[in-house]
Amino acid sequence: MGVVLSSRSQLPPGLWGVVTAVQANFYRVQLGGQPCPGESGLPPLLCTRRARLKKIGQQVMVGDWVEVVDPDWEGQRGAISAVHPRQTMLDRPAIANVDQILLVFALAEPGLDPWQLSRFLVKAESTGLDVGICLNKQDLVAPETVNRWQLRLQQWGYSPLVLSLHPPPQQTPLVAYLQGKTTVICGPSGVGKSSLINHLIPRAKLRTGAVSGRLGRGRHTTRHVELLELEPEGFLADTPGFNQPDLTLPPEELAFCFPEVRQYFQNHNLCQFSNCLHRDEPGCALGTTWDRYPFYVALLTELITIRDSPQRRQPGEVALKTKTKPMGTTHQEPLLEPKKHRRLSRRRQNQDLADHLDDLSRS
Ligand SMILES: Nc1nc2c(ncn2[C@@H]2O[C@H](COP(=O)(O)OP(=O)(O)O)[C@@H](O)[C@H]2O)c(=O)[nH]1
Ligand SMILES: [Mg+2]
Ligand SMILES: [Zn+2]
Repeated sequence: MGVVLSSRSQLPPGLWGVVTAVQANFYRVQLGGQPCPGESGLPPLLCTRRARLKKIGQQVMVGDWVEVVDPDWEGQRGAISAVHPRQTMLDRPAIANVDQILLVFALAEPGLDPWQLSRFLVKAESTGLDVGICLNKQDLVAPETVNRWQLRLQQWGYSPLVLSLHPPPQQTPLVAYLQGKTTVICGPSGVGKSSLINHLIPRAKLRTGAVSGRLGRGRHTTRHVELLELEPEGFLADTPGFNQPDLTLPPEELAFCFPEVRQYFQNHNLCQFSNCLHRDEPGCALGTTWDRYPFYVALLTELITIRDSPQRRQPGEVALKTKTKPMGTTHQEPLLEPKKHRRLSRRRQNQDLADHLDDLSRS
């Protein structure tokens, strides 16, 4: 049932679950991880937040592990009384306890651009989470093209999973990669992210292909972030396709977002100066002959410009951030950006709630 609690945390006794969607003041909670009536196959509960949590300012976000009290099994309702400390926290999409980021790119249509891929990779690496790459639409290119990309990405420190969804595969190597984890799926539009999620989770029924309808959004096109449950264990989150993620990390951290650089420094002496930015400075141990050096320099220049410009960030750009930095860098914890509270009309709220109840009855 998608619940990954038991395998990775010692939760206090009680009824615990994962928040899979948040809307207005309601939280959809998938229970599990602890013995509870009905065991597996429990329906998600639509929960409110206990007043005490509101009073202490405890936010509840998608991905949070929460304690549920007063379950009403018939009405599929409950109340959240506690939130387990978050292990990680991504910002935009706002999701707690994400384990890894899977970047999906297409080998063709749209063509694979190493520069765009590197930008996404750096963005994903800057969260400190594990990063994986899936290359889709294998059916559209020659085997030599696939080989060339595989070798190149291996040089960069990645082991891409190559895939085609046309025709749908019997088995995808991704299943093992995703099991038991909470994974955020990112990548440019049109590469097959929604198709992939639909393949893995048929009942997700995400809209694919050309976006249609008012505002170009389908009902499930991730206006609200949502965790979709993988069988038997794990969660996926789709992110809206964005083609150019913004970068906001400090310039001196950029090099650590390149796995080939991290690997290099594991086996070689450090640069002469500890604040070396690896742009051909005297005594730089890294040098300029590595494949992605031109991308590194271009991104570095961009980050320095951002750092030195008074207006730091364009509003409305997608940003991925996390609070934990496993690489031991000195990065301070970025906080969730203050939410701009959009007032939802009563009608809109009711519609959203109806959608939720609909989702509950579907699942
Ligand atoms: N040829 C081919 N087309 C694919 C494959 N996967 C997805 N597509 C098509 O690519 C288009 C975009 O897919 P979609 O899942 O909406 O991409 P998203 O924008 O990343 O969510 C759709 O028309 C899909 O049918 C594939 O493996 N091979
Ligand atoms: Mg999509
Ligand atoms: Zn250097």
